[in-house]
Amino acid sequence: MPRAAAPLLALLALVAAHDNHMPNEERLSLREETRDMFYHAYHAYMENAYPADELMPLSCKGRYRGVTPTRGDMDDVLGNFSLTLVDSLDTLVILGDFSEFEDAVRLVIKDVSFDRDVIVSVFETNIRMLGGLLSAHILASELQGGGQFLTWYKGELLDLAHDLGRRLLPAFNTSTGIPHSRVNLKHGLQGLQNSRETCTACAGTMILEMAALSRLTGEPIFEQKAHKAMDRLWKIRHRSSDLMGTVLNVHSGDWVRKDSGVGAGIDSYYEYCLKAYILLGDETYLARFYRHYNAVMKYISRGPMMFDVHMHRPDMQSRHFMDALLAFWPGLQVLLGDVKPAVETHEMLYQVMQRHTFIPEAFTADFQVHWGQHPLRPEFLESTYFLYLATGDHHYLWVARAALKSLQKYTRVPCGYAAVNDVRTRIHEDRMDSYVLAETFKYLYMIFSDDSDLPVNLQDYVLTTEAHLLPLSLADNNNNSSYFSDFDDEDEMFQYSRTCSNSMDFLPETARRPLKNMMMECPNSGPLGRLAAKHFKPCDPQHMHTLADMGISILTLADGRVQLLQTLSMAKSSRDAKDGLIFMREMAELSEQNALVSDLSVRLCAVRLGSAQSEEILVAFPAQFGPELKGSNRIVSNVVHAKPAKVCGALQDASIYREKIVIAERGECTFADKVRRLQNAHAVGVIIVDNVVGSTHSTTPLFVMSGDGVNDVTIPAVFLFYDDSNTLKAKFAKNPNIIITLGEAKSILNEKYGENSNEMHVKEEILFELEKSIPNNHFENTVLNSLIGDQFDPKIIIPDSQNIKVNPLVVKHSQEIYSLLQSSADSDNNSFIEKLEEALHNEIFQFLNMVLAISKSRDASVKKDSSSTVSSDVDESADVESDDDIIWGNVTAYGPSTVACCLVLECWKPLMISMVLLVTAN
Ligand code: DMJ
Repeated sequence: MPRAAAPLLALLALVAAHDNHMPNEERLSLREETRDMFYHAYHAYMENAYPADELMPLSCKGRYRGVTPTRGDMDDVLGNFSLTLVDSLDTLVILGDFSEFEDAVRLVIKDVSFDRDVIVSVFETNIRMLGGLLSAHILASELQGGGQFLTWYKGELLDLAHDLGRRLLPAFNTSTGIPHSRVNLKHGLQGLQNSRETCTACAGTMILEMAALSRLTGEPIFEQKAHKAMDRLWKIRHRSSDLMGTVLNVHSGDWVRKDSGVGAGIDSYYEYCLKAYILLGDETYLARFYRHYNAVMKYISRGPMMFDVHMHRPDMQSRHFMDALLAFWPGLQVLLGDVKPAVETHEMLYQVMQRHTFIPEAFTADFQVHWGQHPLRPEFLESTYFLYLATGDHHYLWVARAALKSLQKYTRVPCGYAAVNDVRTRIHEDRMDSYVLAETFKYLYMIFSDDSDLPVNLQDYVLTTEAHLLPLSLADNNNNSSYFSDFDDEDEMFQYSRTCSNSMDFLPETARRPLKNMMMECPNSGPLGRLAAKHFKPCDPQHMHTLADMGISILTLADGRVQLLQTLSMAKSSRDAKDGLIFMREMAELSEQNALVSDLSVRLCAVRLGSAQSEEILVAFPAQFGPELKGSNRIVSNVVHAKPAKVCGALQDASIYREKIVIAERGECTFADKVRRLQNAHAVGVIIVDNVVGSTHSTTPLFVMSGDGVNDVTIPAVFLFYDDSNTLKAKFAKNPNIIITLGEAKSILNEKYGENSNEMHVKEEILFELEKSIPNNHFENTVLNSLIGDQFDPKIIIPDSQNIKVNPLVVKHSQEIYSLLQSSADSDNNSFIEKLEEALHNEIFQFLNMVLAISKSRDASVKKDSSSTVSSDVDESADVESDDDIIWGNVTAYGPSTVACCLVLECWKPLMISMVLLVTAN
């Protein structure tokens, strides 16, 4: 019964003694600022985009499906049904703007129709459109009761919801009952019969809206279909781990992707297991949720962090980054009453936010950006809201304030709010998703509001995954109470239930305090777990302590090599000694791996234009997917430009790509998607050109195009930076029959220069880079100067870092490079080249190459360095693989200032590669 859920929702306003009090006036002014933010976005949409689905805030116009250039699968959220208005309706009620709500409802009734030949995402249409209509219908009916607003309303929104619900039903026509991911609103599954895969969240986030629709219309079919899908999902969980994968086959029920987390691909399935219990009162859902919850806390939760594991081998982590969507999890934990871990994970996320201003789409355990996009998502604010509600701790008001101010400062544009393309550059994207109005601003407003400020009593409602309001009273209308008939092991489930009573008896601050400054304390050390070799930073005093505890000492030898020595008897405890042994073994493995990747040029690609006589060679970068261009494996053909250039939708004139190398543009959909489309059009190779004007390989660290985990690409693809592609474009414009070769850089260069070509090429590139740096440029004047002796000041490169220590060896090498540059500046060109060649053959070159080879550019300095972009190994794919897979480029891929930055921050790491490992037991 939903009443049983009331204690979960009542959420105990824990009044704690806080020294972080936010004055009432400030809270109220933030509430009003949020209201203004909502209206700024809402009016921008209504005045410039409506009746389109979304506003494009930079172009200040509407995004229409089939009219605006497609972004690929992302556009499945659009159905030409005024998505943003429908999604915003109940936020107007929360803001107390009943008259605007009334006008908006009129507009929806007048303009919205679903009789359209358009393929939409079943999940998105359900949570945004169906949820939006149902919530608005319920609130409209409530308001009508007051006799002042919507007196004319006769349930038209429910009629629309019913019509939409019926159009979604064909999606459930699968042998498993698990819905297809897409459906045509007019023609059902016509043309979609071959579609097979869907994500767990997509299939498992239907039950709230579908049950509400059934209970409001009296037609049980919707709820039945959604229950059946949930039953089937439960049955295909891994029977021993109780975990779910992320992608499955709707016909067979087999898992396609078996990695298991709480973020992208799964998130709202877990959410709906718990909320189905809260809304519908059926304890089966609670029991299922507990089983999943225990599994998640056992296998996926790592202290405050959450990492995906393999569902069938849950002790094996499947990726080392977290995604922004998991930020909803602490909010769900609060609903369950498990507040302490919620405080901890939220604190971790807050630190990620503080570090990058926004939570990037994906970030690593050491809080580095893995995928920099930030599309103004609500999840972190959602959790902040629930934590504030549960604890009353004003800390959460301050967190929300910080988030609000960042949104204002970095995302507000004259025509709405624009998503951030990369939190490191804060460049905008022409995108304002409907959930910004449905969720982001709603949660912000609710955080800064007292219960008495809100026109509805939120404790009477469940908030759906899109923050739409469904009333708990729906449980009273249940026509389907005996639905669960084929459940096999319900009794057994209850024994796993946790007792979650930790919300009443602790202060959030006590859970947050040990996590303060996680990065300084290194999340992988101390109480949060063993220090892993790959996270070891010699410049971190905490890490040096941990090493000492494990009985490991570091000796620097006269020749600069570093020796690690473990003496077991010196370890603090037998546990530390054991951890130390593992650390030493990992360090040895790391060295081996680094040695393996040292021949990096193997992975660099080249694009050769024209014939061997009049050729030009461009440096290109590889893909993590598709066949590798290695040795004599080359693609030689004519070239053609793709239309549309980004290849995110159907290709125009599909016959022109046969047997051709196709030039496509980066952006709007994943690299792999583009290549697949061209592969289907019988292209033989793809060159993807960067979409950042001015980018070149010489000023940007190595780039590797990530895949999406599906190994079905059979043609090779290479990446060219924008400016590097100009030569190609110009030559092609001049001679449309030009022959292009895609191949391995080393092999193509060998052909040009002979056997030692790699070295030649490296030398040429370095000379070119260094020459460009002399004299009077940023590199010489700022970065290099900052490396020298007394003048060294890391703040020049990393303004907010106080803690960078420089290894004397780095300074020594930098000084050598610097003197070389200085002496060459006033000598003639020949002697300059001579000297550099000398240097390239000596230790400096070895050193540089070593630094660059193992440098993963995770350091903040590269981010701050305006002349180079941080290593950008991901594109629009939500599911990039571990950057451990990325092979790093040699010196040709780096600009000089990057070199300098690597020298500073990677200080000791390069030395580790040449270390001698000694393990002594006594
Ligand atoms: C929203 O549409 C919903 O919150 C959904 O569950 C996840 N994605 C977006 C917001 O990030």
